[in-house]
Amino acid sequence: MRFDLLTLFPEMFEGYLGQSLLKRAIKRDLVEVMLHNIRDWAENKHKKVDDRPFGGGPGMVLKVEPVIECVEAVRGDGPRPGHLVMLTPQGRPLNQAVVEELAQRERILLLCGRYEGFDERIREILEPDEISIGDFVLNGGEVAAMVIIDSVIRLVPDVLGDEESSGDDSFSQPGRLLEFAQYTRPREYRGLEVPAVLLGGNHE
Ligand code: 6GU
Repeated sequence: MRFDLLTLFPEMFEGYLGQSLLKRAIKRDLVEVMLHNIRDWAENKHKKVDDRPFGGGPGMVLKVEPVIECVEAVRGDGPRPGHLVMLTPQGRPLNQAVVEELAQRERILLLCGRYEGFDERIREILEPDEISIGDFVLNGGEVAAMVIIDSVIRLVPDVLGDEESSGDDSFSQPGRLLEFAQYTRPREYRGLEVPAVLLGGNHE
Protein backbone atom coordinates (compact mmCIF):
# COMPACT_ATOMS: atom_id res chain seq x y z
CA MET A 1 0.00 0.00 0.00
CA ARG A 2 1.31 3.41 -0.94
CA PHE A 3 0.67 6.73 0.80
CA ASP A 4 1.65 10.08 -0.71
CA LEU A 5 1.72 12.95 1.76
CA LEU A 6 1.19 16.41 0.26
CA THR A 7 2.09 18.99 2.87
CA LEU A 8 3.82 22.28 3.56
CA PHE A 9 5.58 20.65 6.52
CA PRO A 10 7.12 17.33 5.45
CA GLU A 11 9.51 17.48 8.44
CA MET A 12 6.55 16.89 10.75
CA PHE A 13 6.39 13.28 9.52
CA GLU A 14 10.01 12.28 9.95
CA GLY A 15 9.80 11.17 13.57
CA TYR A 16 6.55 9.33 12.96
CA LEU A 17 7.82 7.49 9.87
CA GLY A 18 10.83 6.26 11.82
CA GLN A 19 8.70 4.71 14.56
CA SER A 20 8.74 0.95 15.08
CA LEU A 21 5.65 -0.57 13.46
CA LEU A 22 5.60 1.75 10.44
CA LYS A 23 9.37 1.65 10.04
CA ARG A 24 9.23 -2.14 9.98
CA ALA A 25 6.34 -2.15 7.46
CA ILE A 26 8.26 0.20 5.17
CA LYS A 27 11.42 -1.90 5.45
CA ARG A 28 9.43 -5.03 4.54
CA ASP A 29 7.90 -3.24 1.48
CA LEU A 30 4.36 -3.66 2.82
CA VAL A 31 3.87 0.10 3.04
CA GLU A 32 5.45 2.92 1.07
CA VAL A 33 5.24 6.57 2.16
CA MET A 34 6.32 9.39 -0.13
CA LEU A 35 6.60 12.99 1.08
CA HIS A 36 5.85 15.91 -1.23
CA ASN A 37 6.28 19.56 -0.33
CA ILE A 38 3.45 21.64 -1.86
CA ARG A 39 5.81 24.61 -1.81
CA ASP A 40 7.90 22.94 -4.54
CA TRP A 41 4.98 23.64 -6.92
CA ALA A 42 4.77 27.36 -6.08
CA GLU A 43 5.61 29.28 -9.24
CA ASN A 44 6.47 32.76 -8.02
CA LYS A 45 9.97 33.55 -6.86
CA HIS A 46 8.83 33.97 -3.27
CA LYS A 47 7.39 30.44 -3.35
CA LYS A 48 4.12 31.83 -2.08
CA VAL A 49 1.55 29.14 -1.34
CA ASP A 50 -1.04 31.20 0.54
CA ASP A 51 -2.70 34.59 0.15
CA ARG A 52 -5.26 36.85 1.83
CA PRO A 53 -8.91 35.92 1.37
CA PHE A 54 -11.02 37.91 -1.12
CA GLY A 55 -13.66 39.81 0.83
CA GLY A 56 -11.38 40.16 3.81
CA GLY A 57 -11.25 38.32 7.08
CA PRO A 58 -8.51 36.85 9.21
CA GLY A 59 -5.88 34.37 8.17
CA MET A 60 -4.54 33.15 4.88
CA VAL A 61 -5.97 30.82 2.25
CA LEU A 62 -4.04 28.08 0.45
CA LYS A 63 -3.69 29.06 -3.20
CA VAL A 64 -5.29 26.96 -5.90
CA GLU A 65 -2.39 26.65 -8.39
CA PRO A 66 0.36 25.04 -6.28
CA VAL A 67 -2.09 22.58 -4.72
CA ILE A 68 -3.61 21.47 -8.06
CA GLU A 69 -0.23 21.21 -9.74
CA CYS A 70 1.24 19.25 -6.84
CA VAL A 71 -1.69 16.78 -6.82
CA GLU A 72 -1.52 16.32 -10.59
CA ALA A 73 2.22 15.70 -10.54
CA VAL A 74 1.99 13.24 -7.66
CA ARG A 75 -0.93 11.39 -9.29
CA GLY A 76 1.10 11.06 -12.47
CA ASP A 77 3.99 9.50 -10.57
CA GLY A 78 3.23 5.79 -10.53
CA PRO A 79 0.97 3.28 -12.24
CA ARG A 80 -2.31 4.36 -10.58
CA PRO A 81 -3.60 7.84 -9.69
CA GLY A 82 -4.67 6.88 -6.17
CA HIS A 83 -7.57 7.90 -3.92
CA LEU A 84 -7.35 11.57 -2.93
CA VAL A 85 -8.13 12.36 0.70
CA MET A 86 -8.19 15.98 1.87
CA LEU A 87 -7.84 16.52 5.61
CA THR A 88 -10.14 19.27 6.84
CA PRO A 89 -12.35 19.91 9.87
CA GLN A 90 -15.32 20.06 7.44
CA GLY A 91 -14.79 16.50 6.20
CA ARG A 92 -16.77 13.35 6.93
CA PRO A 93 -15.87 11.98 10.34
CA LEU A 94 -13.21 9.28 10.56
CA ASN A 95 -14.27 6.06 12.26
CA GLN A 96 -13.27 2.40 12.02
CA ALA A 97 -15.64 1.79 9.07
CA VAL A 98 -13.91 4.58 7.12
CA VAL A 99 -10.52 3.18 8.13
CA GLU A 100 -11.57 -0.26 6.79
CA GLU A 101 -12.74 1.32 3.54
CA LEU A 102 -9.43 3.17 3.11
CA ALA A 103 -7.45 0.01 3.84
CA GLN A 104 -8.91 -1.54 0.64
CA ARG A 105 -7.14 1.07 -1.51
CA GLU A 106 -3.79 0.39 -3.06
CA ARG A 107 -2.73 4.04 -3.09
CA ILE A 108 -3.91 7.01 -1.04
CA LEU A 109 -2.90 10.66 -1.44
CA LEU A 110 -3.25 12.65 1.78
CA LEU A 111 -3.56 16.38 1.16
CA CYS A 112 -2.83 18.38 4.31
CA GLY A 113 -4.09 21.93 4.66
CA ARG A 114 -2.80 24.73 6.86
CA TYR A 115 -3.80 28.30 7.54
CA GLU A 116 -7.51 29.13 7.38
CA GLY A 117 -8.36 26.71 4.63
CA PHE A 118 -8.20 25.76 0.96
CA ASP A 119 -9.32 27.97 -1.93
CA GLU A 120 -12.78 26.52 -2.70
CA ARG A 121 -11.78 25.80 -6.31
CA ILE A 122 -9.43 23.11 -5.02
CA ARG A 123 -12.51 21.16 -3.92
CA GLU A 124 -14.35 21.86 -7.17
CA ILE A 125 -11.48 20.68 -9.35
CA LEU A 126 -10.22 17.71 -7.35
CA GLU A 127 -13.46 16.46 -5.75
CA PRO A 128 -11.48 14.89 -2.91
CA ASP A 129 -12.71 12.56 -0.20
CA GLU A 130 -12.74 15.13 2.63
CA ILE A 131 -12.10 13.61 6.05
CA SER A 132 -12.04 15.09 9.57
CA ILE A 133 -10.70 13.31 12.63
CA GLY A 134 -13.16 14.94 15.02
CA ASP A 135 -15.10 18.02 16.05
CA PHE A 136 -12.21 20.22 17.01
CA VAL A 137 -9.80 22.40 15.07
CA LEU A 138 -6.18 21.45 14.44
CA ASN A 139 -3.54 23.81 13.10
CA GLY A 140 -3.28 21.68 10.00
CA GLY A 141 -4.02 18.30 8.49
CA GLU A 142 -0.62 16.75 9.22
CA VAL A 143 -1.48 15.18 12.56
CA ALA A 144 -4.78 13.95 11.05
CA ALA A 145 -2.85 12.35 8.16
CA MET A 146 -0.70 10.48 10.71
CA VAL A 147 -3.89 9.29 12.43
CA ILE A 148 -5.13 7.91 9.10
CA ILE A 149 -1.86 6.14 8.28
CA ASP A 150 -1.60 4.77 11.81
CA SER A 151 -5.10 3.31 11.78
CA VAL A 152 -5.04 2.06 8.17
CA ILE A 153 -1.70 0.23 8.24
CA ARG A 154 -2.94 -1.94 11.13
CA LEU A 155 -5.33 -3.49 8.58
CA VAL A 156 -2.75 -4.02 5.83
CA PRO A 157 -2.00 -7.76 5.63
CA ASP A 158 1.18 -8.84 7.44
CA VAL A 159 1.91 -5.39 8.95
CA LEU A 160 1.00 -6.62 12.42
CA GLY A 161 2.56 -9.76 13.80
CA ASP A 162 0.33 -12.42 15.39
CA GLU A 163 1.09 -10.82 18.74
CA GLU A 164 -0.46 -7.48 17.77
CA SER A 165 -3.25 -8.88 15.56
CA SER A 166 -5.99 -6.33 14.85
CA GLY A 167 -8.88 -8.81 15.19
CA ASP A 168 -9.15 -8.10 18.90
CA ASP A 169 -9.23 -4.34 18.44
CA SER A 170 -11.94 -2.55 20.34
CA PHE A 171 -13.90 -1.26 17.35
CA SER A 172 -13.50 -4.12 14.90
CA GLN A 173 -16.23 -6.25 16.46
CA PRO A 174 -19.79 -4.96 16.38
CA GLY A 175 -21.21 -4.13 19.77
CA ARG A 176 -17.90 -4.51 21.48
CA LEU A 177 -16.73 -1.07 22.46
CA LEU A 178 -13.74 -1.79 24.60
CA GLU A 179 -11.16 -4.48 24.68
CA PHE A 180 -11.25 -6.30 28.00
CA ALA A 181 -9.07 -5.03 30.84
CA GLN A 182 -5.61 -6.54 30.76
CA TYR A 183 -2.84 -7.02 33.29
CA THR A 184 0.76 -8.15 33.35
CA ARG A 185 3.21 -8.71 36.18
CA PRO A 186 3.37 -7.93 39.07
CA ARG A 187 0.29 -9.71 40.43
CA GLU A 188 -0.09 -7.04 43.06
CA TYR A 189 0.85 -3.34 42.99
CA ARG A 190 0.07 -0.93 45.81
CA GLY A 191 -2.62 -3.23 47.05
CA LEU A 192 -4.28 -3.59 43.62
CA GLU A 193 -4.46 -7.22 42.60
CA VAL A 194 -4.94 -8.85 39.23
CA PRO A 195 -8.43 -10.47 39.17
CA ALA A 196 -8.14 -14.09 40.23
CA VAL A 197 -10.05 -15.32 37.15
CA LEU A 198 -7.13 -14.21 34.97
CA LEU A 199 -4.55 -16.13 36.99
CA GLY A 200 -5.91 -19.62 36.34
CA GLY A 201 -4.67 -20.06 32.75
CA ASN A 202 -8.19 -20.76 31.42
CA HIS A 203 -8.50 -18.60 28.31
CA GLU A 204 -12.28 -18.73 28.19
CL1 6GU B 1 -8.40 16.70 9.18
N1 6GU B 1 -7.81 19.17 9.88
C1 6GU B 1 -7.89 20.22 10.70
N2 6GU B 1 -7.20 21.33 10.40
N3 6GU B 1 -8.60 20.24 11.80
C2 6GU B 1 -9.24 19.12 12.10
C3 6GU B 1 -9.22 17.97 11.29
C4 6GU B 1 -8.47 18.04 10.17
N4 6GU B 1 -9.99 17.04 11.85
C5 6GU B 1 -10.46 17.58 12.95
N5 6GU B 1 -10.03 18.83 13.11
